[in-house]
Amino acid sequence: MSRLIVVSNRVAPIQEGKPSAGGLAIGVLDALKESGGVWFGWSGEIVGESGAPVLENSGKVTYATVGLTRRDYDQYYRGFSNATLWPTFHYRNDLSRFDREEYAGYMRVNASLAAKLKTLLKPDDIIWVHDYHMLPFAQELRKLGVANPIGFFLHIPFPVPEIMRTVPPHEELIAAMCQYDVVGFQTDNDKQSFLDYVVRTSRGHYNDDDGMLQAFGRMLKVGAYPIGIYPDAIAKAAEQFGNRKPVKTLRDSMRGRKLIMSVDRLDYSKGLVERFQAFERLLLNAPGWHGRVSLVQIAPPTRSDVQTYQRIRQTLEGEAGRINGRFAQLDWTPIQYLNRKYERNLLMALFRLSQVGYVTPLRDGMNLVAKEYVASQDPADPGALVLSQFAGAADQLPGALVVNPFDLSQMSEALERALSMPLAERQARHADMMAPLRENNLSVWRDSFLSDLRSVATATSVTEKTVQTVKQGTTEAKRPAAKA
Ligand code: ADQ
Repeated sequence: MSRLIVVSNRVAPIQEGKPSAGGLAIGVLDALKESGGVWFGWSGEIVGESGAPVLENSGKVTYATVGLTRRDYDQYYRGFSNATLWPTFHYRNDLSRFDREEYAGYMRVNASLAAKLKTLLKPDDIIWVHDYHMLPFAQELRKLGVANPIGFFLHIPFPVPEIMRTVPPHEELIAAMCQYDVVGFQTDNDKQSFLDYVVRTSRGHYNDDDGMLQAFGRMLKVGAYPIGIYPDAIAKAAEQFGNRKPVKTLRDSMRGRKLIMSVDRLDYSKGLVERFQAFERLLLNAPGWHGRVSLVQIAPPTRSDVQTYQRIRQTLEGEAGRINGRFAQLDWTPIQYLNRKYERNLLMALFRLSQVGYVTPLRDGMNLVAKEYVASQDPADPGALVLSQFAGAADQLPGALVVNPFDLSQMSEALERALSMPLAERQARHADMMAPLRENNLSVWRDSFLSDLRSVATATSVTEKTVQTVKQGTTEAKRPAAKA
């Protein structure tokens, strides 16, 4: 089998037996361990001068990491990736800013990373690139003559064409994405938005039967590959960690109260302010819940050197303080807001302790927390899930109470319904969600993407051999544009 090369902005090696990282890390690391291969990307370090990749081997996996200079970090990571693409792709073009220098830095870092990866490549490697930091990565490799199959998976939403067009170099970026051989999205909606752009704006042709898109002089496969979790492993961890100290402490502090649980990175796309306000509305409209329910929000800060993230943090702290000030009693705090990370298994045990999972992003590629919440529950007495219709996960969790996170009244009604839901209904809804979680687990995500990428690779090599044979002394052999 060909060697797998994974490329992502951050390389996150995780220790054996410690599945503490998110879906991307666990899913790709499993794939790498099976086939052997390389994980290439930023080490997380800021350096004076970015040098050749540093290689570290662990079993069949080689970690190849490079540092970024301060200027690269500011322009590529903090700038165009997280202050332009992230807000726009989450439909917050009001928070997005565009700076030509930052865009130039984004392109420069992609080019420089591509050149560094090239030194490690073998002819039959297949390359799997992840996320919005790396939209033009395949284009840069192609410029260097790399003909290997290259796939791309976008973990975040892809916006409708009208929103995409607010990013000034939109067409360049889309043309660059078409240099991949497989482009994968979390949901059919995201895939459709991409196709709408390419087919309407750039006159591409898409064949629904085989998923092949012809655009910008190339043929590529476009598909939806929803990322999953390992639900049974999570269920086991949630049960086993139930006796850990923080879980016991929370259980003791509940004293018969119900618990609504939310866990997110502190990000404006996650709808935290609206979530607090909908909980406030519940307390206003249903005073019977005073003293009988608490909302625990765990939200560790991320990207705190990006200005919009500093603002969301201030707003949220203000809202939590205001709501608590308004309703708290001497022995009851309505909102417990914790700005910290927890070990993942411990989080799963906390999910299991709660009666309601409250996951209401304004926009989210998938949202693994929603899936983890369901998997963590005790099937005999499961909690209910209140879930935003704008999380990719809403397509796959039929037993959730699906809400519009912009409708505070609807959210507060859903909370009340979830808190009062009879056991039989909770059990039935939980079973309805566990089945698709098992069927579309993390291995299915990885295997279906890689199987499509490998078919492209096989088709490529067959076509290339044919071209070479037919050519024999005629014009120069070229890598065919159409590969499947
Ligand atoms: P994220 O935006 O990070 O991921 P999410 O899918 O919810 O969002 O994944 C977060 C992960 O971090 C989960 O596994 C969660 O358990 C963990 N986590 C969150 N808060 C934590 C805390 N306080 N302590 C410890 N762990 C915590 C991006 C996209 C998503 C997409 C994923 C995967 O934005 O839409 O689902 O990638 O593709």
